[in-house]
Amino acid sequence: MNVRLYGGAVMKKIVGILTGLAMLLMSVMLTGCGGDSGGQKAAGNVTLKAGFGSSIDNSSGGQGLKKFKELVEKESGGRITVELFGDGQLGNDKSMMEALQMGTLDITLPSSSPVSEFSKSFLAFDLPFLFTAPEQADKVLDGPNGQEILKSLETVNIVGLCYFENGFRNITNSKHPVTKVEDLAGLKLRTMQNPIHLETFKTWNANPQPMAFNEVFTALEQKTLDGQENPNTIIYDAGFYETQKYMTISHHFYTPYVLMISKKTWDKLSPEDQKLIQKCANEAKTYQRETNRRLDTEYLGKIKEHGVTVDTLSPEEIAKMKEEAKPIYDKFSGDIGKDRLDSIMKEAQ
Ligand code: TK8
Repeated sequence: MNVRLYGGAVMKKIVGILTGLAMLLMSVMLTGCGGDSGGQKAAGNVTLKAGFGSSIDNSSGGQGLKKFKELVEKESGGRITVELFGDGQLGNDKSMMEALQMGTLDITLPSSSPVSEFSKSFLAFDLPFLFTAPEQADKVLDGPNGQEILKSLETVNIVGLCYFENGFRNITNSKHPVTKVEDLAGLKLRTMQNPIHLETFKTWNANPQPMAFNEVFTALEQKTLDGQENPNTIIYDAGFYETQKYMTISHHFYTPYVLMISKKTWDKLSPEDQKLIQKCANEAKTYQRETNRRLDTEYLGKIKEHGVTVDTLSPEEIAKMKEEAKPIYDKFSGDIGKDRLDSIMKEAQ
């Protein structure tokens, strides 16, 4: 799907509604036969349905899912099929997780920030300026802290497979250049639905508006929002550059994606298939992170080509913003767990 089409809010809605209706019909039919839309027992063929909020073809998350599909289908000799639905056709990050809990969707790949509504320990990754390089994130996410946090999803009927990368977030807006924290004052910025993100932008005197991702393009277009914040790859893929004149490379948050599967689906798979899926997830992870890091630079170039003015925060300004946001670390250390937070901060050095 091309970027223009993705940007076309009406077209997107129509596609979404049609897909939704088709899915509903399918699940009614399956329930009618006493079936389930999840994976079936090991002997037969298994079809896994995966939903994602951004595009399958252009976003790094989508490309990671494609790689995962390719690996699973190859390794299983075609016995396991993965069907991909991008562009929020099946819902947003939160509603797709709820579908996983109910077993009406098998796989999804949300940003970790809305995942914190399901398990608070994920809040650890939302802290402002926690990571400065992607390798630090890899170390924490793939290490014991990241893996224990991933495991916490089992208490909400979801199995976490691994972390992909959404990446370092930057700020865009339609009003004026943002080169220092004072420039954020009063800006109506969309944030993810996450208490740390909300508090952080309040601390910087912006006017944060938590909102689901699939509502953002229209809100920017209709100017009910001044701006938003996302990694370069999403800003380009979602066509936000069409409505935004200014962009600031701020890297204020780092966002992992969480590749997850419904526990209902997981429990129906044989141990061999579970192993196969975990292995393919790990392989796709390496590919997806590499792809994201390449596209981060490539898509920034494309955003500039579209005429967006891009500024970069100075190290002094970053130090100032970090200092202002320090109380956030204390405020949320209870939810994250003090020992966990200390351990992550040590590991991230
Ligand atoms: C896509 C989201 C999106 C995220 C956001 O489903 O909501 O801003 O960055 O990429 O996960």
